[in-house]
Formats: sequence, C-alpha cells, structure tokens
Amino acid sequence: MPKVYLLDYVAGNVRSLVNAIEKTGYSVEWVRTPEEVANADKLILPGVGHFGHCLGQLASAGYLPAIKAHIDAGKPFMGICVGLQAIFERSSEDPDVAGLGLIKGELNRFNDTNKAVPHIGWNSANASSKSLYDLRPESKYYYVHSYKYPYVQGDLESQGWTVATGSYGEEIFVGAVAKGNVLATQFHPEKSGVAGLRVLKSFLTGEGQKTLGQDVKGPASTGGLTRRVIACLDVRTNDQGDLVVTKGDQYDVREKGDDRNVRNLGKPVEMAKKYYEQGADEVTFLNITSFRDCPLADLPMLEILRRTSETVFVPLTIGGGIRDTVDTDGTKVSALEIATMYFKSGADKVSIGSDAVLAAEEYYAVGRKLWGNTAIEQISKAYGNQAVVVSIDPKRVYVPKIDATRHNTLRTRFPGPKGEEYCWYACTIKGGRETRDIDVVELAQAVEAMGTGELLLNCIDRDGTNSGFDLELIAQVKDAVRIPVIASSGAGNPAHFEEVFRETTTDAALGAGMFHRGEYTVEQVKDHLATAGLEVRKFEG
Ligand code: 1PR
Repeated sequence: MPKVYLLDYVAGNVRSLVNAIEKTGYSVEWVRTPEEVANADKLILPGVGHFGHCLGQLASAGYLPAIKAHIDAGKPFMGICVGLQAIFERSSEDPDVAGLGLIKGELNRFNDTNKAVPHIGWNSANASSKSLYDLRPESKYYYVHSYKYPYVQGDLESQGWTVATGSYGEEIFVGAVAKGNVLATQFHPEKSGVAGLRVLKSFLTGEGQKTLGQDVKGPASTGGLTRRVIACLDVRTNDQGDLVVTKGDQYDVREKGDDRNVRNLGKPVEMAKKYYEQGADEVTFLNITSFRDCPLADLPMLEILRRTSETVFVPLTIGGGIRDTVDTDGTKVSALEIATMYFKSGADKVSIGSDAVLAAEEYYAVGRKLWGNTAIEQISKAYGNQAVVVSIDPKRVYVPKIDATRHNTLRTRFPGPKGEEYCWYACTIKGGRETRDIDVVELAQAVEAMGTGELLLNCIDRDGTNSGFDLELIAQVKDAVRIPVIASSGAGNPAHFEEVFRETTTDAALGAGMFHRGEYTVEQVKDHLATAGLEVRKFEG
C-alpha cells in the first residue's frame, strides 16, 4: 500500500482520517518528531481546536521549520481545518501566535449577531470554474469552525492560489485553497462522505496537483449551509445482555406487555451504516445506561465507535456517562479522559447530559463564575468547543401565570391539564428520572458560557410520540443562545422536519423512532425537504 505521513501532534479524532485514507487505498505512517518529516513524501497536517494551541504545539515541538522545508522542497502537503488556518499569517483567535505565513492575511470570527457560531454542517466548496482537487459544485462538505478567512475576490488569486468558497449568512469564506504542491481544506474531507473521500484521493494520487486549475468544471453552486438531518441511536444492554438500539416513549424503553422487555430495534453498527447510506448528515449514539460493570477501557461503546468509523464517513457523536468517575479498580478517571477514549475510537463530538446540569447549578450558585474545572471547560479547551455537545432532557411544567415561578416562562398554545396557559421547561438528569430546579434557558446559557459548541435539545413530553417537535421549546432556547441547536424528540414524519425548519431557526433536526421502526427513511425526509424548497445534502454513493 502506498503511504501518506500524518503529523501526530494534536489531540482529536484522527481515527476517522486514518480510516478515510485507508479507504482510498493508502496506509498511514505517523510522524512523531520534526526529524521524521524529512522521510515524508506526502504530508497531512490535521488540526482541531484553537489556532494558538495548534500552532503553539507545532512551534514548541520544533515542527514549523520542518514543515516549511517540506513545502519548499515541492513535496505534497495538505492541511485540514485548523491545518488550513495554519498556512495563513495569523488569526484573531490568538493574535500573538504566528502561522506558517504561506498566505498573507488574517482569519477572523464569523459574525454571531445574526447566526449561530460555530458554523457547523454541510456547505459548499465552490471552486469558481477551475478544477480544484475534484471538488464538485453539486457536492457538500462538512465544516465545523468559528474562525474563517473571509473571501475577497482576487485577493488570494493574485497570490497565485486557486480558491473554493462557502457562504454562511452574509459571509463568504474560504473553503479550500491550492497552489502547486499545497492543498488546504477548511472542511473535513474525512467526514464529508464520498465527496470528501474523492478530495483525499485526488491529493493522495497526485492527480489533483497535476490537474489543478486546468479543466473547466461548470458553474459553481450557490447554496450555503444545508438543513442538517441527524439519526440518533439510543443504545443499551437488554435483559439478555446484548447491546441493542432501543427507543422509548417519553424515555420509557420497555415494551408495554407483561414482560416489559427492553425494546430491541436492531444492532448499533449496522443501523448507523444504514442511516449513513440513506444520507444522514450525522449519527449520534446515546449510551442510555452506563454499562459500568466493566472497566472503562472495555466500554462496549468504544468498540461500536471503532467499527462504525470504518464505514461511516460523517460526524459521529457519543453521549452518556461522560463525567468524572471511578473505574472498577478504584482508579479515578476524569471526564476528559473518558472523552479522550471516545475521540480516539472515532467520535467527533461528545455529548454531556446530567453532568452539565449539575455544573450549571454550581455556576449560578457561585455567582456565574468559572474555574476551568468542569467537564465542559476541560474537554472544550483540549478539543475545541465544536467537540462538546450538551444534551438537554427537559420536561414541561405548567403554571397559571407568567410570574408564578422565577423560571423563564412562555405562553403556550397547548394549555396544561388544568387549563394553565404558561409553562417552563425543567431540566432533568439521569435519563429523566430526576427533575432539577433549573430551566432550559438557564442551563443553555450556563453551558454556552462554559464553552459548549452545540445543544442537543430533547423534550421528554414529545419523545417517541410522533407528534412533531416542540416548537415553543426550540424557539425559547434558540433565542437564549448563539451556539447551534439540534431539535430533537417527537419527529413522526418528514413534514415534521419541514415544520421545525420553517417555524424555528433550529440549526439541525434529529429523528430516532420513525427511522428505527422503518416508517420513513432519512432519504425520504431529505426528499421531502428538497421538494419543499429547503436545501439538503444528497447522499453520493
Ligand atoms: O446523563 O451524560 O449520562 O447522558 C445520558 C444521555 O442518554 C442523555 O443524552 C439522555 O438524553 C439520554 N437518555 C437517557 N435515558 C434515555 C431514555 O430514553 N430512557 N434517551 C435517554 C434520550 C432521547 C433522544 C431521542 C429523541 C428522538 N433519548 O435521544 O433520540 O427524543 O426520539 P423520537 O424521534 O423517537 O421522538 P448522561
């Protein structure tokens, strides 16, 4: 197998990149010291997290001169995500840290006054009309970043670069650049399905460099971020000890009959692959029981992630049990260490539930102060905000008057059992078994302050009901934060997805039961959205 060299300097999910490279017929050789860079023919610099952290690590380990020498020697070089940002001079994220400076210019943050930041999801990489490493106008690529290089026509072209762009709201940003032996993508090719694998292949075979800027590809697409559709798999051991995908009604996952068995809807790895092939934009696994009768290193979810990431090339999120804990042999294990195990096994994001609620309560109890010791802060510092999702399990609490409680209340179109016209949403922990005195707005704002990149907003009242998303809840939370929100719970048919995208500003929508029971496929949801005029990513086989 021909080889490609990967720089092993930074935390993050490199497993997916390795899997994607192997899928294209190459093997990976790790570069672990600056001296080893000289052995590399093709070199890839993956990057996650902060610009300063990435460049700081590279500089202190002495990699920067070695990377520059590799590029100056005309050998193929590819930067991914922060690896693209690294080739610019600097970024306003960490203004004192110098980049490689191959391109003159400074990255800045997306404007979050009118849209969610980070920019997460599937967007275009429009390569004007010239060939750029097999980027295609009809394809979409997976981005996750808060900082970008703003595109100004002629700016990079005058420095000899071929450029592909994406648009987010009113902003046009650089999605990919190439010149000579250098290719850099702001999106993650390893997470961009077949479209991304094509780009990687074009780099690895050298074909992209050969044809750069030569042939005309036709008109660029114009669309921005697509409507993101996520398939969610709740996973637990059933009474026979098998790990199964299950699904509850308002979080009760047991059959209604006398035996009350845990519902078994299929096998996690197979189902994840099925949804990927139906066009799911992301797959989320929630470990809804803790599996804590085995050592952490043997957690069955790790194996599920490893196997899934071999065939599923879209982002994978894993939730459940991410908190400081004690292993079976008595060793203390931090939430960060658990998250690290998940990232190394193929997860792109971790989702935190109960622990986030307790951390938010503490945050308010001490007067909104942060000490850097919560799981959210530690994981987002190490892996970037985009890697941390908080999963919220709220329940409606009806009240007769708007000021009947100190909580953030809204007037509801669906009055309570005693005709109450107002409600607030109480956060729960332990899979809905314990309700706390903190509302969704308080929780969302606290975890945003801690560095959460995205919210997975469930709703216990709607879960498994097939009655549609709770639009009032989603609107309330969207109004309260600037980070993206994933609407979850209640999807029963494709029209519910259209409704939530039209009636709220949600950034993504998630379905579970309707997919698991085979009532609808992800593809049917996307076809429905496309017919309704909402832009979606089409699966490329
Ligand atoms: O508290 O950090 O250990 O995380 C536990 C995680 O497990 C949380 O994300 C919590 O939401 C989840 N969880 C715990 N118990 C259950 C349960 O169902 N008994 N599942 C559970 C949450 C809700 C969604 C579901 C949507 C869509 N399930 O995942 O997929 O409601 O369903 P639908 O489309 O069928 O309506 P921690």
